[in-house]
Amino acid sequence: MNAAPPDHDTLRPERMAPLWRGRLFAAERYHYHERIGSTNQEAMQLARAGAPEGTLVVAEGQSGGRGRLGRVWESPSGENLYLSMVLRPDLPVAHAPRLTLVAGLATVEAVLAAGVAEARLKWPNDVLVNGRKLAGILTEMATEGERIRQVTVGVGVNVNGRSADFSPEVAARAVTMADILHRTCERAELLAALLVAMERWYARLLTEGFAPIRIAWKEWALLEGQRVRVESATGSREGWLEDLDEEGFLLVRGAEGEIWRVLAGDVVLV
Ligand code: BT5
Repeated sequence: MNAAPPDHDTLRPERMAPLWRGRLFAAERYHYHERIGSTNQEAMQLARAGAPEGTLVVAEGQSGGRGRLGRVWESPSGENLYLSMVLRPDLPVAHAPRLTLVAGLATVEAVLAAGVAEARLKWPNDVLVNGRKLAGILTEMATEGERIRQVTVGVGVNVNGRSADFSPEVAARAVTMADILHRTCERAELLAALLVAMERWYARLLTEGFAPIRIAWKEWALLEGQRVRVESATGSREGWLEDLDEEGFLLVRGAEGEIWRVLAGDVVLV
């Protein structure tokens, strides 16, 4: 852990350049850091200062990696992916959570293609393998009236470390690609695959709306029949996952057969 990455496994721009030519996440908007507080924080700052859509912040390690609701994202150096994308979609504020689903879809596709066949999406922002967390997404937004001004979508993926090296609390729920594949993975190739998928799904969201995203997301999601506890600001409630609705919210079936809609919160598998 925390060793400098070997030369061949780096996310430096010169390593990325031959792997992929992004239109949205283009080379000139690629911001690389050996170590940073939080890529999301940096991307937000760049966006506030006027950085264009497609600005991408990538770091080898983070000293202040963030989860949702002020939680910590453990971010050891040189073995994982930490990236944040600046997006400026012309969408109403209420559609912003869909960007989390788009990023989850891109992430799960990249991880599946790299050989982690059991990777699944859990609403709203997790990629899990057998109930353990492989990747998480953090979407932060600035608004202008009813419209989105900028969104920062951050993705963290556990790649080449071992989950046992995390703190005990995280080690108990996390998993890495190396835990599953028993080999290391080229992070640059994984990042390129993730960005290609993100660019494609984001373009579809803007041109075709949420319907195709919903279909693809559901294909890889933990849904029907999965028992869960939903924890939100208003309390905690148990039920069975039912569906992802047409707006990207979660439908859960309660013990009496009633269906309720979850707009925000944590979904815990039970
Ligand atoms: C998330 O939050 O899952 C969002 C994670 C986003 C991280 C990326 S890294 C690049 C960008 N820059 C940032 O600063 N953040 C983003 P949430 O659903 O709240 O889950 C957080 C919880 O996951 C923590 O409370 C821990 O229990 C657990 N956790 C922390 N680090 C982990 C890790 N590396 N792998 C798996 N689980 C982890």
